[in-house]
Amino acid sequence: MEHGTLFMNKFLIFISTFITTAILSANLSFAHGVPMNASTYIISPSDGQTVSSPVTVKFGIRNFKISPTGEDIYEAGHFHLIIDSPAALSLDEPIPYDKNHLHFDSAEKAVLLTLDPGKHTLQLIVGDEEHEPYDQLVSKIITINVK
Ligand SMILES: [Cu+2]
Repeated sequence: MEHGTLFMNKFLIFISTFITTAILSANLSFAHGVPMNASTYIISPSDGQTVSSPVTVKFGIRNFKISPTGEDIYEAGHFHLIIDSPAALSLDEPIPYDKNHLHFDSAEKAVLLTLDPGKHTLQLIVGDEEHEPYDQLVSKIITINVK
């Protein structure tokens, strides 16, 4: 009888250690539901490139799912293209809807953009169904020169 209790205690310690380890490693590999190895980037054009308008902008994503807005679930989102953002965007508020902030609600992964000649900045941000940015899924800002 005593032997059985001892075994049970050891078994419970083993199980709780296992669960604690699982929780800790989950926290290490995810930040707000986004895997640590997830990222977004502009595939093309490249930073500093001179292009003609209209220009196709291709959106890149690594280790994260892009879904239509209505189907956004935990660990999924949709792209936003920030064009010539007048100020650093707050990552704590929903992304605005205007000519500088385009939402790709149907899970599009590219856009044909018409831009005036001159320099323009582009940035990609993946947001959730509330259009709130995932902090980690913010691309580097690139500058292009439109002929
Ligand atoms: Cu959005």
